[in-house]
Amino acid sequence: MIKAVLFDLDGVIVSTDRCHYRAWKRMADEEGIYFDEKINDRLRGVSRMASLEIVLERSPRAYTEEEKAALAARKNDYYKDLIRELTPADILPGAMENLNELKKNGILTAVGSSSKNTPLILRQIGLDAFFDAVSDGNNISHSKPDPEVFLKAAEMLGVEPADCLVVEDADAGIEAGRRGGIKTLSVKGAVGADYFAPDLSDYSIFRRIIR
Ligand code: B16
Ligand code: MG
Repeated sequence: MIKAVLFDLDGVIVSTDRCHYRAWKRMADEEGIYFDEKINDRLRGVSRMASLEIVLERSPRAYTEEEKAALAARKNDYYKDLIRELTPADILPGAMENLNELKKNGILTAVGSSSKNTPLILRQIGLDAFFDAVSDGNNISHSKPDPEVFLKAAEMLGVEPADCLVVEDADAGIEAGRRGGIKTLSVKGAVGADYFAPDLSDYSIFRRIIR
């Protein structure tokens, strides 16, 4: 029986991937590194430093660990400038209705995000006090596809993983849920899930899964 739903943030509640793209692109252009939308797609659900390694695959030169930390920090500064412009209007269509409906039905909700910027994003979109638990890039040592972020969320809620449902837009996130022994709902075509929906525009998908 599903007692809690663990939501990925980027791509499920709010679309920050455009901001990630613009920030990585600016940093990559400055460094003379080729970067495009297709490479950006590979960064979905992946931690900041693991994302940087993917970006650097196209770099003409090698970087020291110190330089890498500086590149990641520079990208994050650009990214934060962009997400400070987010507002509640940027919540993806249907997400708010679904969150409210779950709450009304006594289902707990949590965030399970790889992003260290989760608190800022939630504040910007007005959801900082909404969720029963927030597990993010600040409280984990292993990023998706490791299940840690979702297992911590379930623990914070006091609910067994087997009684949770993960909602994800990234293959790495679906794998994380599965490895944690949690049922998974894929939106936007992430592969390997137990259930699939094109987006969160309709509560009937949760009604069917939760019952
Ligand atoms: P940050 P999610 C992920 O968020 C993003 O999808 C991914 O592109 C990003 O690299 C990662 O957060 C880390 O973000 O640099 O803000 O710590 O999809 O897990 O909510
Ligand atoms: Mg995501």
